[in-house]
Amino acid sequence: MQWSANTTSGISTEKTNSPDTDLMDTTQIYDPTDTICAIATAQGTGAIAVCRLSGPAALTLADEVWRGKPLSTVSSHTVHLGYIVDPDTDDTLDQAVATTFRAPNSFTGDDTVEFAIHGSRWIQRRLIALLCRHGARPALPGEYTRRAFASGRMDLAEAEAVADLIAASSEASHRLAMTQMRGDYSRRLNELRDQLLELSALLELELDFSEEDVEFASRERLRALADTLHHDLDALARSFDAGQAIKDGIPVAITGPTNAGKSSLLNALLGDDRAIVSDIHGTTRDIVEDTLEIGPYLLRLKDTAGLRHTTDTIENLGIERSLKAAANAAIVLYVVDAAQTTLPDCDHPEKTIFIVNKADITDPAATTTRLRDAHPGATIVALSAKTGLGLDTLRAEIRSRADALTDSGATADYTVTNARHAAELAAAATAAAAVSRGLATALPPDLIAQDLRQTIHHLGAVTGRITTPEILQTIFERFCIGK
Ligand SMILES: Nc1nc2c(ncn2[C@@H]2O[C@H](COP(=O)(O)OP(=O)(O)OP(=O)(O)O)[C@@H](O)[C@H]2O)c(=O)[nH]1
Ligand SMILES: [Mg+2]
Repeated sequence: MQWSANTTSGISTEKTNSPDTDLMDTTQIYDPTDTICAIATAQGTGAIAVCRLSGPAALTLADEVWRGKPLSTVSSHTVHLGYIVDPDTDDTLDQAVATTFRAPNSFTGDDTVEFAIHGSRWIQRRLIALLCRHGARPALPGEYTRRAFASGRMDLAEAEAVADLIAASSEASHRLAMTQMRGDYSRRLNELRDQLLELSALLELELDFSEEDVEFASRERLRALADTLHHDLDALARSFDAGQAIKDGIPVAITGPTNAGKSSLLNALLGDDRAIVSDIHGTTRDIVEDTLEIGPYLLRLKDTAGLRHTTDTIENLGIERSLKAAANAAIVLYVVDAAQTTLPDCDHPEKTIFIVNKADITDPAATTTRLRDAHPGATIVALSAKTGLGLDTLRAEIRSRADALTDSGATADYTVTNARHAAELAAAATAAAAVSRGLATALPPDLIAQDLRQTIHHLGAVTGRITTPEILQTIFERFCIGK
């Protein structure tokens, strides 16, 4: 398309047909033939900011504001020092470094220039305005990655992993996002899909020869394959709980009777005076939340109101929240005072680490024994939130619970972290189960083929082989601008 300097809004309305126009949203909001620009570095003032300009006209457009070696003449993947100048006024905006990437060897697949400029917010704003005056338009959220997907540089699961990678806040979530972005996960899904396609082809062949009553596909083999697929897909879908915990942080609730030292424990684990501590029963009313890293994991710690019978309305509302937090947590830290003689019930013993606190002033042995009798096989840690005694043992226990939690997700070879993928994989697993049942009950091949197509469809939706503009829109609008 032609670029003119007089597109005052910076938003081009001209369109040309591009190969992916039927796949992509072709409303004026998203146009893959536009040249787009955005600041790719974090908002605010920094030493350096990076402005990306990408699209069919990126190089010529860059040259309009560039004083230095013409960027449209230099080789791909080269770096150049020059000046950014407003050609209308001849004012120099900044000295900058420009890096060029020629199509198709760039992130988006289009010609791209990345300007490293000085990080003043004013310079950043002026550069974007200048580029827009010369025919670029501001990039939409996630538009660079959407273009990378549209040009076949990455599939949808890999593109979504880019967003996860940017948001990764722990070693474990970073590792999952890297695996997904490198394409290992997509390759695994494509392998499964290829097996399904093979199965489908054999069945379709039978349909073509249905008059002659031949069986091309051994029913035994088909069923074994369908069972394996169902098992693999189901395991992948179920890994999502663990995946979500890793991605968003593992929810950990600190509960137990009042005055046991729950808030003191939160503070001790955080190494910070986060929650109010006092010897008055019922000090904590609302949930106090903070994050903590243990090993590769991010934990979302919730200190809650102590459990006791009370007529205080506000305190009862707090207790309701405590019970809810414990129900939703992946790990519960149930704190009791070592001197406590009556032990209240614990609702979720299976996911609980029992903590006998205040071991610095009371021998924890008797309470530990009583807890062990009430919950045989339970994990019990005696500690002192006040002196820090036993805290390392608790950290190690939390770590091994987190390992177990993520291992349970690892019944599949990958851990799914994306809700959309989990839903598609669960639907694929259900359809694969129907295939398996159909084979077991000798359903006619055309009915089995229909379930097979469903399985293939849902699997294809994860990597974007099958998609709609609406889906792409919702996926990419969650990205930040400049990515
Ligand atoms: N000696 C000793 N005192 C502790 C320890 N942990 C907490 N305490 C004291 O026990 C009292 C209650 O502590 P909190 O942390 O407020 O207890 P809580 O469980 O959060 O209480 P509520 O919010 O009322 O449910 C405070 O006076 C703390 O200083 C400990 O390990 N040793
Ligand atoms: Mg408290």
